[in-house]
Amino acid sequence: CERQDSRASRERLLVVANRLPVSAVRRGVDSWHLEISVGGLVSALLGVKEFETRWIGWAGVNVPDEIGQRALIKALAEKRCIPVFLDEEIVHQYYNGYCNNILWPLFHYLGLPQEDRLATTRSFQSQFDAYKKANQMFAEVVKEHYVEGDVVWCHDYHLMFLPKCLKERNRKMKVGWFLHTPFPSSEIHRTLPSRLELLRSVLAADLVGFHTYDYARHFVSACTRILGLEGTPEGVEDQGRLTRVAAFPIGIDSDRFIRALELPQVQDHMKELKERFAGRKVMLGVDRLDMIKGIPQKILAFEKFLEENPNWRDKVVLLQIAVPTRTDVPEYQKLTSQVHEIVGRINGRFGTLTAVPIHHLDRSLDFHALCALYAVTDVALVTSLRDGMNLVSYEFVACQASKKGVLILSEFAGAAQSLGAGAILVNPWNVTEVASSIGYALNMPADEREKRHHHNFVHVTTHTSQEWAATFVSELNDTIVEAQLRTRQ
Ligand code: ADQ
Repeated sequence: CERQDSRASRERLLVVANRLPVSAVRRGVDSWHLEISVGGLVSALLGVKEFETRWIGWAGVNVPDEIGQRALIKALAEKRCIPVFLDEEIVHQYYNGYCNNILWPLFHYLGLPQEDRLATTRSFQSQFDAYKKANQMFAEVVKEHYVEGDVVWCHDYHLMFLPKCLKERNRKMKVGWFLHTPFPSSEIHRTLPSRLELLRSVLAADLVGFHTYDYARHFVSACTRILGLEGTPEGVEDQGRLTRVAAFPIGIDSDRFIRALELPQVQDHMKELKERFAGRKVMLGVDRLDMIKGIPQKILAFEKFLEENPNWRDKVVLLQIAVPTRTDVPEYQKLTSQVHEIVGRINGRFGTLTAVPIHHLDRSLDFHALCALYAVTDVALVTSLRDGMNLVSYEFVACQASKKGVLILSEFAGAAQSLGAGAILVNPWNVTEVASSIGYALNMPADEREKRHHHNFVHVTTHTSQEWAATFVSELNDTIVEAQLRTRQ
């Protein structure tokens, strides 16, 4: 009854993603505490208000007992979330293994982890089997909660096998799939042993979306070159059936950031920060502590800048906020110690008894503290080695209406295609280039800063997450109507 009422008012959207927007922490046999998770997908979709949205995904925790499962289902229902229960072995093989050890680095052009290349090759098949099994488990939960007419929107590289599983269960289901990472050149995708199955399965969706035209083009090329299918301006055609492929650049809920700057607690934070760093320009990095974010390269570029510009040494500070992810993975632990080691060395080299050039925090900041930081920043450094889009760059721009700070942005982030005209674009691997861009940004005249900021601010406030979701869903509905018309002809 509740379902029918809600359908009458707003279209129902089932968002299926590996992780729910909350993480569950067990507090007792049947008691759970839920915390909002940090990440790009969550940030984008929380801003989407025009649909009756349900989330389906893993809560990030193993719940082997029925009492715990029932209690969690109840707690999550209040947040409109529906859990998929995955056991430890599946999580290890599917999530840590196939998703994060194989697809994530490959899609970001980092190849497979060097030291366990052989081990990865050996365990590949079992990890891919677990990946398929996990996707089937997601499909079962979707099937259970699906109501005719719902739009099912599958997200990201964790669920590439899901469109096929869903269509096998219900051919009429409206299925869209969106990738939040880059889709690499077809030559990279070609190296995946499961390349055919993954492409075929994604093609079972009605609409396939990417952040940029380049990623969409790479996907279509992979389908034509590897599967031998026909690419058309609309997408990929296989025996008369068209899968629509298009670019849907994501955005943020910019109003939420702009409004937050007026709040007294954010103003207080800003005042504190301004006092704390008075007389110094503030540079900011906010990233998940991941290989793709190029954090060591960024810090080395800052070191080079200080090395070459002694007059700036006590006049600038870099605040690097890095929320730890995948802390149980040795490669990520190594990255953390590497970053700590570089920061320690630079602070030892250029610090004084009263001030250090780099403040590095290994943690997540709450929303208000983050907004205050964005607002007092003079130069933001987003130097990902590859990034599907990168929402931090958008969030920074949204909070800069009065300061008009400068964005230094990697040309390998999807955001370079939307914010490129206002940002200073850099190759993050080129430490010399990034260092000289820092100097250019810090010395940029006010009128140039204003012009660049204006360009980006207009983009960020008009291409919002709401618009992104609405466009994707309406395109999905149109695609289905067109397909029905085609079959009738
Ligand atoms: P992410 O790799 O998570 O997302 P990004 O788009 O930058 O990258 O989003 C990160 C989000 O987490 C932002 O909303 C940011 O505010 C928040 N965040 C990061 N560090 C934080 C910290 N220390 N404290 C608090 N919040 C923090 C993936 C892809 C991206 C793509 C998004 C959305 O890798 O390329 O843009 O999905 O599609």
